[in-house]
Amino acid sequence: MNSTDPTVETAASAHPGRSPRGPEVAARVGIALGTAILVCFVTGLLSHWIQHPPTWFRWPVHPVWLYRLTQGAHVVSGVAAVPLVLVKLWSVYPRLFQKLRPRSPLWFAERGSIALLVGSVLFELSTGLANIAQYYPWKFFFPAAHYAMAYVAIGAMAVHLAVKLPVIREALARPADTPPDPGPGRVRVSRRAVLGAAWAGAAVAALSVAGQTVPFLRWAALLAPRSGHGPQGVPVNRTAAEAGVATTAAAPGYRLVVAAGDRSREFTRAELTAMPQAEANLPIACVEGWSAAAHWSGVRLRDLLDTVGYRGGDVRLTSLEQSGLYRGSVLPAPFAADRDTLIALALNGEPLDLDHGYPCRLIAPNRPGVLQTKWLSRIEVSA
Ligand SMILES: Nc1nc2c(c(=O)[nH]1)N[C@H]1C(S)=C(S)[C@@H](COP(=O)(O)O)O[C@H]1N2
Ligand SMILES: [Mo]
Repeated sequence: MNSTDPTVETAASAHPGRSPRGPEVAARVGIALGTAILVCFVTGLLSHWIQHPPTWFRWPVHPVWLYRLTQGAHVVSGVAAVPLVLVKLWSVYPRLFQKLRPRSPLWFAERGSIALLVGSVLFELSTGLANIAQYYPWKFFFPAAHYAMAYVAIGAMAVHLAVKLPVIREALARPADTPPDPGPGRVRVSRRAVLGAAWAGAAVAALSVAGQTVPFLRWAALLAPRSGHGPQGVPVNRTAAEAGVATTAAAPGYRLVVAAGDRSREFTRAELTAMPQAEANLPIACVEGWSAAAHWSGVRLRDLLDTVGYRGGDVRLTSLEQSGLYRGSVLPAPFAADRDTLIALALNGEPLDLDHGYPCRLIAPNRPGVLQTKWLSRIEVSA
C-alpha cells in the first residue's frame, strides 16, 4: 500500500474511530439494508412461485389479502433499500476503491462478494423501480432477469456477511455517537446525523410507494403511478385499446366458451347476467406493488364449470387478446372451487368497464393482478 495515496489516506483510514464514514455507520445501516433485502427476496420468491409454481408449491386461497400484503412488502422494502444502499456505499466509499494487494483466498472472497453484491443489488433496485414506473429501457425480459439476479444478490450477501462478521460485531460494539474529527478542510457531520438521514430517507421512500397499496397512506404516494385513479375507482393496468380488444370485446357476437373434456358451452353476456349472481370483496394486487380493494359481482366460476360437468382440476383462462404476455392464466383447482372466485360482470356496483375486462373477467382471492385475466373468451379445464 502506498501511504501517500490520497484515496487511501482519508479521515476514515487515518482516524478509524473518529470519522462519520466507517464500519460504525456501515454496520448499522447494513442491518437495516440486509433486512430490507431479505424481505424483498422472500416476498419476490413467493410472487415468482405463485406465477410459475414448482410442483411442490401450494399458495393458499385465503386470506384473500395475503398476496396484497406480500407484494406490497416486496415493493416497499425494495424502495426503502434505495437510500440505505446509497448511505451504505457512502459510508464505505473510500475503502471500496482501496488498492490493496491480493492477500489470501479470503481477500478474493471479500472483494468478489462485494463487487457481486453491489452490482446485483443496484441491478435489482433499478430494474424494480423502472418496472414500477412501467419503464423498460432494456432488451432483456424483466421478470426472468430480476428473478435470476435475486439469487446472485442473496448469495453475495450471505458470503459478505460471513466474511465481515468479525468487523460487524466489533463495529456494533462501538457507540455510533463518537464526535468525528472533521480533519483539515472537511465538514463536520456526526454519525448520528448520517444514521438519522438514512432512516429518514428510507421512511420517506417507503411512504412514497406504500400509498399505492395502503389506502390511508394514499396522500403520500408521490412515487406511485397508479394510486387510485381509473374507471370505477380502480386503476387500470392495460386498457382495452392497448390490448387491441376494444372492438371484439364490445361486439354483439361475443360468446364465452366454457369447456371440460369433450363438453363445451357458449354463453352470451346476457346469459351470464341471467345466471345466479354472487358477490365478493377482493383486491386487485398488481405485481408492481399497487393494489386496490374492490367489490365484484358475477357468476361463481364453479357454477359455470358445473354446466359442463366439472370434476376438479386446474382451469385455463384465455383472453380475447391476440397477443400479449398476460392474455391467459392457469387457476389451480382449489381456487377454481372457492366460492369467492368469480367471473365478474360488475365492479363497485356498475357493469364492468371495458378497461376492467368487459364483457367478463376473472377475479379470484389471493392472486397476483397479472393472473386476473380480463376480456375472457375461453375457460377450459386443463387436461
Ligand atoms: N387479458 C389481460 N388481462 C389482464 C392483463 C392483461 O394485460 N391482459 N393485465 C393484468 C394485470 S398486470 C393486472 S394488475 C390486472 C389489473 O386489472 P385492472 O386493469 O382491472 O385494474 O389485470 C390483469 N389482467
Ligand atoms: Mo399487474
